[in-house]
Amino acid sequence: MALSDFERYPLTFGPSPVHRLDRLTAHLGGATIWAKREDVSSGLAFGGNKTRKLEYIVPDILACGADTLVSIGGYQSNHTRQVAAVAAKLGLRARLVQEKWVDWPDAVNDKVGNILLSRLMGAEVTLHPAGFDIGIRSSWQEAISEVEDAGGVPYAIPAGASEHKYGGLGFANWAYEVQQQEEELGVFFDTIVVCTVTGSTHAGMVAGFAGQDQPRQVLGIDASATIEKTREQVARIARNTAELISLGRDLRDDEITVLEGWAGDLYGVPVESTVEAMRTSAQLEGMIIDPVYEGKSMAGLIDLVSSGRIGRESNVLYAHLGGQPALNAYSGIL
Ligand code: 1AC
Repeated sequence: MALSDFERYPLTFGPSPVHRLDRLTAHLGGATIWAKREDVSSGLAFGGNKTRKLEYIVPDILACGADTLVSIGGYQSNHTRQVAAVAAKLGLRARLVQEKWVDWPDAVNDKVGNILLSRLMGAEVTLHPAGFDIGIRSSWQEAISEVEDAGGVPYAIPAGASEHKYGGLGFANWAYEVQQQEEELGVFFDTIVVCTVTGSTHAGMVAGFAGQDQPRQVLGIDASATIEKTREQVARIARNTAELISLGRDLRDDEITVLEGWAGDLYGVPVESTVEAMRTSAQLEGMIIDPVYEGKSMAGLIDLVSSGRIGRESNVLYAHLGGQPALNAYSGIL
């Protein structure tokens, strides 16, 4: 099947906007920087990258006759907030397992931001003491069984929708959307910078761009601080997605790049470069980014451009994946 053969249930306003970051570009004195904004592309609970993935999953949810979406993330998961929004939109229930992925001292970390929004949208939220791990979680499998035991029909969506069979499709399509926008704007983005943790956003992009004629680099910036697991997961999902959309060839290892150096020691804990990148983005562009994901990928971009590892002639597209609601749970960083 080609990508266009997969059904897509619209949850976004259309292509996410692309715009130049002129003051950031001047500040870094190197490549030209642009952003593509998943944070402002949907009316569902502040949107974000998972909304685009869920567009390809909703047809399967409806076909299964499910009545409850069951998903998992950290206390401040953006993904579970977007699942709660989609459940509300479809008139379904949401059962969310929120693990203690981050040991962060803000007293309201489990009460404000993403988790507050999920509760507001009517999701049944359960806090769980388990720590961070991007793999399949027993707490989530137990929640699925509990829904079944109670007579419900669960639909299982893993963390970040990444291990879902269709988890990579949303961002494979993003790659084609970029190609279309390049034609309209008269620019070619030779470098894409994207945050990567559970992997399917980055992996989908790799699979989508691999089907295009002009080569470009897709730089995943690790924010998991469990780099080997993330590398393995990105590569596996990229290859599965490429096969799903009939790419017709194996992905090469050099098409799958996950860079480390900006995650710090722990997932979800911002380091100095994260906070600096958040301030730079906010103060030069009024573009708000979060301390868990986008602050780390922006720190990577800033380093790579200002050190010349991304060349002066490059046009860089920064994928803004959303995630700002978590800011409320991190008041202590400023
Ligand atoms: C980790 C999947 C992830 C989230 O928001 O829960 N990005």
